[in-house]
Amino acid sequence: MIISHINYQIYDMYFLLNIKTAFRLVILSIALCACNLGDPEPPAAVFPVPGEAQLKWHNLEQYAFIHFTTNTFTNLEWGYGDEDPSIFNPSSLDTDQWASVIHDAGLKGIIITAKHHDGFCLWPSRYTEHTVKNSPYKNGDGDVVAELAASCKKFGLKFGIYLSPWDRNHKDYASEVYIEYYRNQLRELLEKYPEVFEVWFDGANGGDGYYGGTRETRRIDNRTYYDWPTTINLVRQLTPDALMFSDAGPDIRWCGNERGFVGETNWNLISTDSIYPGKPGIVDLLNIGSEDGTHWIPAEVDVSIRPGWFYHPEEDDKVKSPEELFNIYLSSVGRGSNLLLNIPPDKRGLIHENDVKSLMDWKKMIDEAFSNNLASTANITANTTRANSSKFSIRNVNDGDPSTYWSTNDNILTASIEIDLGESQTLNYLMLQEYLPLGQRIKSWSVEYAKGDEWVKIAEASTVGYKRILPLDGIKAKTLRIKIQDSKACPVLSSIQVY
Ligand code: FUL
Repeated sequence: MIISHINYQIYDMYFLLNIKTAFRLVILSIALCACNLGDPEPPAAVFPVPGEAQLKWHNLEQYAFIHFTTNTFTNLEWGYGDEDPSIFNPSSLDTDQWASVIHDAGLKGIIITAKHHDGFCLWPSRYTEHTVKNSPYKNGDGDVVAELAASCKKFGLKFGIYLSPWDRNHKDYASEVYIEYYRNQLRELLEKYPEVFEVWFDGANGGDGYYGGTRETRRIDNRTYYDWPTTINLVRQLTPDALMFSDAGPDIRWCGNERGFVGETNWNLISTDSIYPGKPGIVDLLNIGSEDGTHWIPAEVDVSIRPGWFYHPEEDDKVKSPEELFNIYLSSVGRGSNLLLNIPPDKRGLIHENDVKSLMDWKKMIDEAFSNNLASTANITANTTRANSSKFSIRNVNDGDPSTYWSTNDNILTASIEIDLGESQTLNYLMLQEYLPLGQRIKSWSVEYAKGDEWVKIAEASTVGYKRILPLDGIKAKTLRIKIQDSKACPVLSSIQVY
């Protein structure tokens, strides 16, 4: 009995020790597995990549431009600079109406011409008398910039400022003194509106103007006169989160035309030494960017809902139709660019009824076209997945989460993705999105659909970027195949949608 009791104690001790050791071994191997297999490395970023503020800007997709100044009352596009402030007299200006219409149209912000080329200031600037202060509007107590900033807040819209560098009113334009004036006005505005999301620098300069009564032509060297680096530093200091637009960046570039489209190939990249504001002959480059550009400077498509940038009564029946606006949406947002849609208020200071109607019908078209994402319930498979890991699974492209993505191993630059919709459907659009924090990568891809035993190609495309929408022309298909044919590095897709 005694012997066997001792034996049992020794046996128990060994048993306990073994369980502990086994338990430790299991924990250790789980940890090792997690390091080696469960948590594979994400793809390395392909530089340049967007900054935080640029990523937020991409998400906005579309916002409005407001062109409003003395031109609205003189029926001009470019005021000469000699307009008497007394002509600025909107009878029922209502920035809440602008903001409410723009909000209801699905646009996410408003950029206002605080000062256009004619030099008239929509706010009572302390640096000039050529402002609303000397107009009949609210007996000189009005401030259209402040009123709009408040309306934007009220309607949850972003607020941005256009301040024309060219000033046909100012007596010192073309000299150093004017640059000081321009920077003073920027400081005056940005100190008051530190929340601005975008500051718009216009590159236009037509030469002649009133210039304090001299009525002459003044030419400047666009490359050196404005000393942009100093002005850009000033804006960065005052509003570190605001992005600056010009022909040449530094944060957002012009798309090279005012007709509403960016290139079908649209790189968010461009080399800064290849561009400067006003540089001739770069519109094609601005339209498509450069695959090997040194900086992330995405394109913005600025276009007006009417033929002119300012309101002209004779254009009331020339407002772009909802269909035209929809096509512009496809050739701007649908090509990975942001759309800046100009909607000029009329002499009353209201967005005209015809523009409102077009905008609302356009919004309805967008909502209808992109309301039912058939990919959200589809069975999507890929022929290759990074490290065979669920972390980079193709399921991430239809989980509705923009922070998850599918990718491939580093050396794999091509892939094939099948989308099985379960049953045959009429298909109008395919939408792809790259995961931009890791850089823009895809260079070439195509779409096919299954017809019997055959794959039939229906579209061929190059870049994807923030968003690429390809029309599918109403084909009927149950299965689609996306073929990524070339990529700068392993492709990284965050979303695939089918409508
Ligand atoms: C151009 C200007 O000359 C037009 O008047 C308008 O403001 C457009 C957005 O930019 O350069």
